[in-house]
Amino acid sequence: MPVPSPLPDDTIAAIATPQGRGAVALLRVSGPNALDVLRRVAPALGDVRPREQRLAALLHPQSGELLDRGLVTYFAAPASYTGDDTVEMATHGGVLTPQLVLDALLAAGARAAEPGEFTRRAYLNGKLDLLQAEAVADLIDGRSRALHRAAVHQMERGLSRRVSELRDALIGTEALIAYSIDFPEEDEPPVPPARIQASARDVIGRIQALLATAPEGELLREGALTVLAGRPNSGKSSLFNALLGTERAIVTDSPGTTRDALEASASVDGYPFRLVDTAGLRETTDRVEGMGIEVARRYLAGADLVLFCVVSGRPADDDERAFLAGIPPERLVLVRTKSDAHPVDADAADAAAVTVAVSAATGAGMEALRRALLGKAFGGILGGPGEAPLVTRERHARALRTARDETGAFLDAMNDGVPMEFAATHLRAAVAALEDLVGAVSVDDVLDRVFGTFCVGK
Ligand SMILES: Nc1nc2c(ncn2[C@@H]2O[C@H](COP(=O)(O)OP(=O)(O)OP(=O)(O)O)[C@@H](O)[C@H]2O)c(=O)[nH]1
Ligand SMILES: [Mg+2]
Repeated sequence: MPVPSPLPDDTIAAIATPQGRGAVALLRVSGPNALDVLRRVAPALGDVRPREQRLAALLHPQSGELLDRGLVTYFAAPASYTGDDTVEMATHGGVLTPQLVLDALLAAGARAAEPGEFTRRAYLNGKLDLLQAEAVADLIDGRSRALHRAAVHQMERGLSRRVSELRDALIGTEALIAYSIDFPEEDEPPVPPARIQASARDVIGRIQALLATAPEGELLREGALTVLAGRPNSGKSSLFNALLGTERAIVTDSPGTTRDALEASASVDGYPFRLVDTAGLRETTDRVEGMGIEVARRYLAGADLVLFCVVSGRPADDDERAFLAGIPPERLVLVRTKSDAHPVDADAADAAAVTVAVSAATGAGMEALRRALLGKAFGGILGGPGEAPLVTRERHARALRTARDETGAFLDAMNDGVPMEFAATHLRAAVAALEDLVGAVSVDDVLDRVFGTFCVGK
């Protein structure tokens, strides 16, 4: 049985804002002695009332040296971010002042906090569940609007609520089974097995709907790896620049200009993409170009999306067709480039793939290309999350798959005539997987993994 972590009883302190030049820095102290620590660095403060912001002289507790004047606020447990007594101090920013105040807090009896330790305490005190804690990390680290929206939704318990509904449904099914088992001698079971099966099937369907968002939800964090490929001179670098809106890659009229892969982040309607411009694909005896083509192939193997560039005005040649045939259509967008200079002809090779004609020179077709990229990479979750929560981490998907498979195993066991009380152990396992997901009972190594990636002070 996993054992919940004991509640820590020491007092931690950290600078919560980033190091560097800035008007204000925020320091946090949390734990049972937070108020004592505050009194030792701000001895002139007198009475301190919760949630009242006070200007205080901040001194080193041993030397008595005045370090700064700052605004301090005391949050009495349990009405604080962590659920423990907490003090927040806004001091002047910069590299030195906050560090000196932190040194004073440590000299006054606090311990330097580990990354994510404040949020970890909030979790241990039941202020947040694990999904909400992860959402806090996403709010801090997220670089795309779409991930930000998902994180806000998750912080508001969007996914947590859905998971707890599923858990309730499974527990409801367990209750129906317990009820049936209690009346073994009845001729007619009080709860028809069909009703129990229907309720388990309903849970599987709902888990499946959540899991369907996972591939795209997980892409929100890293961005969809989108590789531009095609023959030399097909306009890849020009398209790369046009999508980025800056002249990042070198463009010339001589084939073989791009040698190394060039990567840049781009946002399309707030959804994150990692664009990669590559060397043109062709047979070559040039060693450097050959290495560049090798790199291109490696990128292509790991790509979420491939933008294959073929100049307009001519059908795709045999090499291009062979290449196109090797890419799964759901990952492929065929781009007919330089549409301003050449008429775009119909082409049999285009039939299977989404095809967009563009001109990097005039911008024609770029909007359609952006829409195609969005649809291909994020089609399933576009516009979300409104009502529907998203599965944005592998950890979530893994737990949901376990819950789904265990519920399925329960149904199989029932079909095989396994007595219901034994079949029901699978439902227990499904409930446990969902409880792990929200962190109802989590072992320390799960917590270490979740909180270890946080910044100090959060
Ligand atoms: N008229 C027109 N010319 C274009 C367009 N896009 C690219 N070109 C020209 O086509 C040539 C090749 O463009 P690049 O973007 O360097 O092509 P590339 O595929 O990156 O070439 P390599 O790096 O050599 O593989 C340059 O002379 C560009 O100016 C376009 O939309 N319209
Ligand atoms: Mg190029």
